[in-house]
Amino acid sequence: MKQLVRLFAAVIVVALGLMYLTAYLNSSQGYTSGNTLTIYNWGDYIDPELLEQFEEESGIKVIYQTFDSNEAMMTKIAQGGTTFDVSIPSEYAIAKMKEEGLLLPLDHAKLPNLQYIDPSFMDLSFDPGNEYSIPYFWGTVGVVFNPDLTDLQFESWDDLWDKSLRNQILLLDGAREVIGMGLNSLHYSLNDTNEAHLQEAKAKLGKLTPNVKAIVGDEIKMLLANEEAAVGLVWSGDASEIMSENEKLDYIVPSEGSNLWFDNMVIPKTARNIEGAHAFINFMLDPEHAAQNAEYVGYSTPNAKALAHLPEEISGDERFYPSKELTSKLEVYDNLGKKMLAHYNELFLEFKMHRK
Ligand code: N2P
Repeated sequence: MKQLVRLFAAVIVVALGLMYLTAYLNSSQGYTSGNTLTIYNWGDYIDPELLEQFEEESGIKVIYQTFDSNEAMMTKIAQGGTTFDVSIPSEYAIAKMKEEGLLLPLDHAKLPNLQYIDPSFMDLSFDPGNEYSIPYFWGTVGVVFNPDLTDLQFESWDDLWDKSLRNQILLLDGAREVIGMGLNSLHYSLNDTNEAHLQEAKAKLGKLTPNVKAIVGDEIKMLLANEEAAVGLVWSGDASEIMSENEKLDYIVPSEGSNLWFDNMVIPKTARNIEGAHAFINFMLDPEHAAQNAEYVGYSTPNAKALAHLPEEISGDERFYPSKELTSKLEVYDNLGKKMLAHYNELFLEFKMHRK
């Protein structure tokens, strides 16, 4: 019994010590624990200067972590044990997170800069009334190619299967994007859930294997700009970034159709600093900040007033600010539900393993 009491006392002493140490460390950095904001964003998806500016203006210390897929981000938030205050999922992930109770409702009264968002990016079907999410960037999925290394024009997805492209294609590491491209190339919807169609897409992707040099993350931009491969399946904003590094390259959305996506800021239910999260979202909605971010990252801003701050060569480029006529032909990913999303992931994993 005595031993137990001693053990208990020891545990208390260690716990108090740790609490004291944490408080000391936080205060020695000039921050109290209530004065931090943990942001969980895609890699290469913000101008770091804006984070510094936000810290200076708000007095809030930013803790910043990145993810490379909606799936990885959702798993981490759903698992718990994290304290993310702001994240930036894509639309189908937002619909799924809402369904699973992983998001907190937003207080629009704390987001006066929301007035600058182009109304066509508001009130979309994945989040009516923008109750849980605020537009950040948007874009398409397409093909970036180097006319010095290939004569193909990529008006059709089928060009990717051309024999001349052996070991010349880099694919972004995304289940929805790669399976969606397989489905689109067969003229099926990228939200198709018909098992026969999915197996057909998988078989067709299997035939693409000899042309695939690698499936990669954010390094895809550096590899394509350095001409390590002729072609890449990329998000439009990455294409714009690649093309600003290497002007020879071009970007096209193949005619069978492709994906139109929207990444929005959300407050996950793991949030500790809800006030600070609203302050950060509002900061990113400021037209000058949104323009600076769009110019730095290369992605397209949904902020109408920010567009006016961007050079005409960016805001007038139809490849990255496509017309309504083109976007109306594209498809937005649906939330396919837990089971079907897991199935897409499985098919993608099998495709990746088959390559090795
Ligand atoms: C940026 C990733 C952009 C994600 N590295 C597009 N949804």
